Amino acid sequence: MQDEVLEGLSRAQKSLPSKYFYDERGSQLFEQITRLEEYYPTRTEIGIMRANMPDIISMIGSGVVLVELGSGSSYKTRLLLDQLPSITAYIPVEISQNFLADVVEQLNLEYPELTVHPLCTDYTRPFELPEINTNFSQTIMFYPGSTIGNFHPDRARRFLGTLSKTLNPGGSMLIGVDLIKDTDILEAAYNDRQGITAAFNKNILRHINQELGADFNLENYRHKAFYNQQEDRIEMHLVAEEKHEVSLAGEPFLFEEGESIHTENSYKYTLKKFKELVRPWFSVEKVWTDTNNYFSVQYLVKH
Ligand code: AVI
Repeated sequence: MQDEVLEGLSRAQKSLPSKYFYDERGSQLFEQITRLEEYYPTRTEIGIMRANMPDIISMIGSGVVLVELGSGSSYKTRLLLDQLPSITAYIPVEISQNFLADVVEQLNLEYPELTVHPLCTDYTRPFELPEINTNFSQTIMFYPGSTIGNFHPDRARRFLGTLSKTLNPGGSMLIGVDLIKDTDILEAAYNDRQGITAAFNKNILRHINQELGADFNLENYRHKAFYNQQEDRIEMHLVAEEKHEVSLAGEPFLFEEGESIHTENSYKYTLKKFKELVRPWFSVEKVWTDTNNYFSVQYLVKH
């Protein structure tokens, strides 16, 4: 973490890896974001899944191993677990050991028949799935929430390539992808009136203070989020309100008034662009969207 943070803060455009939003407080704030009126992705994705469940289920089929990248605690996971006729095993892949242990405990209570094989790892790096000794028809990866949008498209393509190596041909992926839409709607989703997204953004500094002993004063920064039309992405920044210095690992970092730290990108896609992105590894077999075309849930099959 220290190396990555030092490296990011040493760039001409200071930046921080967005994965460091998610300590316990950050995960709670994100959970609150998903329930905000302005933040359309979560409820839209859930709506798409609910409206198309029979179709989704028939694409997935029965007797599969379901691998979920990230949390595994969400309402969306339960939608699938409740509706799929039979699952040979469920594998939640999650980096936080504590979080994963809670998820498994909860799932064991709620779904006593379900075979759960938790995997504690950073799924953005190459990993191997646990061996399943029972026969199963296929492996399906579930990657909801448009988290793929937090990667630069080149990185997203490489990441999907790495993931596809853990699948057999015919293995598949059910993935949520946020779509390009009116700038006002996009910008409102990342500038909510209650300031929860601002608190979530600033939390990265609190997390770095806590983990690395830095001395960021959160009051010195203002949340900024805007849609960059050239890059098809929402950018989140923390803007220094005045000139000041921050010390981290014995190194001073100077901030000019108005200078920003780039904390997150959230890429938005057209269906065509996403199809091109995955083309080296996956065919897009089916796309479900909402009536506004705000969000898509896509079924990809490895060729
Ligand atoms: C997790 N990820 C898909 C969210 C997004 O919309 O890019 C993170 C987020 N950042 C600000 N609000 C939500």
